[in-house]
Amino acid sequence: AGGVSGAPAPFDKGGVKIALISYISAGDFFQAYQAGAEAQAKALDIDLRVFPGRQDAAAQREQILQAINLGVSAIVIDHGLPESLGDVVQQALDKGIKVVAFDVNLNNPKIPQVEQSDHELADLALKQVVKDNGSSFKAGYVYVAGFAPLDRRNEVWDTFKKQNAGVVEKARFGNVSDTTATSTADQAKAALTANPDISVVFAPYDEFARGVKLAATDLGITGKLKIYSADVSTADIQEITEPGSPWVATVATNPAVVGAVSIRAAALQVAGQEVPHQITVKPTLLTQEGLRAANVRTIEELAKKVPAFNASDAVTASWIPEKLF
Ligand code: SR1
Repeated sequence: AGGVSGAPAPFDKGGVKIALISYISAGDFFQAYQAGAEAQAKALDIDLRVFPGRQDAAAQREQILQAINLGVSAIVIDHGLPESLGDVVQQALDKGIKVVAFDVNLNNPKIPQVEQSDHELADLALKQVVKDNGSSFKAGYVYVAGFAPLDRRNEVWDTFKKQNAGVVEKARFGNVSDTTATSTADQAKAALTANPDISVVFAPYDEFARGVKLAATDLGITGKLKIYSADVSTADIQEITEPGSPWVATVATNPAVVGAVSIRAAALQVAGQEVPHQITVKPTLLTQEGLRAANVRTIEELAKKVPAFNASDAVTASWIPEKLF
């Protein structure tokens, strides 16, 4: 470990141990988030210890205790169930370990919260829904309660329905697991078969949208359904832009940028520097029409055309190398 020239201690020497502890590892979003965290850690000569998520609250608690025993300087917690984390996170803070939370509400003034501006994300998606479909339609909605980003997006969906009496939610379903897309597809198939008048599905997580698209394809109804989502990946771009795809828009950040931001928030705290309590990476609306017109096929091509997909100015410092992608 050689450290970063011009960086404050302990980053001037390098090898600072930081843990990344995830609740979910499966799926494009979480893999890209981890890749971005690893790239930023490498640029700061951080010894990043990655603990894979298994959608298991007990395992995540255990991993936090393991990280404390490893003597890490900071822990980034990526998703999780707040009720099962409070006491172990407090143990870390009591030992002087810095903590950053991404998409899990730890409700502690000492813990900066990273999020993708989920209210704005859902709002942008639903504005596009109205632009394409008007404000009278039968909808399917994909939601699993208990995940902070999905709960925030759900608040916007609830308000949207109150403000648009012509929008009728005919079916609600969803599953978060290591097989989210295929399990959601099974549920979507049943919901769409029972409610053939559904013309719009709000699926604000790309694995949900992928599941609904699978169901629509199996049922042969891609021509009469429009799917609106959150998140983007190279695989998502291919699914959105392919001929006849019902997945017509998504609102997204580059998850790798969010991963990098999370590591910077941890590093700044370890260096004794100020970090805002709320750290937001703003999402961008991406429509099928816009992606096709710009001939964007990968997340890298998107990053070349949309600056927000390349980098974020959240929690930066002159000593933190920024060129990651
Ligand atoms: C189960 S929560 C899934 C969401 O977490 C991140 O915020 C991503 O945007 C994804 O939609």
